[in-house]
Amino acid sequence: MRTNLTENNLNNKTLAILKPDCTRKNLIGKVISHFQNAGFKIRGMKMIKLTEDSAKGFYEVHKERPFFNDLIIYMTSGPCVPIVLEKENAVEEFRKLIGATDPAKAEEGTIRKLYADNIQENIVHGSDSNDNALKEIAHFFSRKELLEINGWQ
Ligand code: IDP
Ligand code: MG
Repeated sequence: MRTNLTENNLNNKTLAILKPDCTRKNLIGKVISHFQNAGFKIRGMKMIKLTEDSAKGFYEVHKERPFFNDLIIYMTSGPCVPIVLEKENAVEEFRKLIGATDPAKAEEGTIRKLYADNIQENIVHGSDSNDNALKEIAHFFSRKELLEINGWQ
């Protein structure tokens, strides 16, 4: 699914994904509570099982990495919950909330420190730049599925 996103959303949106370990461990509600308690507004949300093609497209930037094949197997192993979040400075604020990729290196109190098992099964995705946030949102959501986007309605 592809959406042409305009530049008027640049600084305040990010894409989260509750990954298959999160849904398997029945942590959907707990993890979303962290998002909401940190002041993020939910602007779009769905539960899906990624196809292999969709997972490969989403993580294309990592296709040469040694962990790529395992990453695709993991990301297609169960339901995921992509969520569009809005907050001032969303990308950076959300990366702080989730913590480092490897939970062993994540700060105390971050979502990955609290709930993740290892560097692969790390509960949640967060976009790493505004440009990537827009691309990643468009990977999962059409305009109609997004609520209260400035200038969209
Ligand atoms: P990020 O999710 O913190 O942005 P990335 O480096 O973009 O981390 O990696 C994407 C995902 O690939 C990670 O969240 C994790 O699930 C997996 N991953 C990253 N590095 C490794 C690794 O060294 N071994 C196994 N899996 C990894
Ligand atoms: Mg990343």
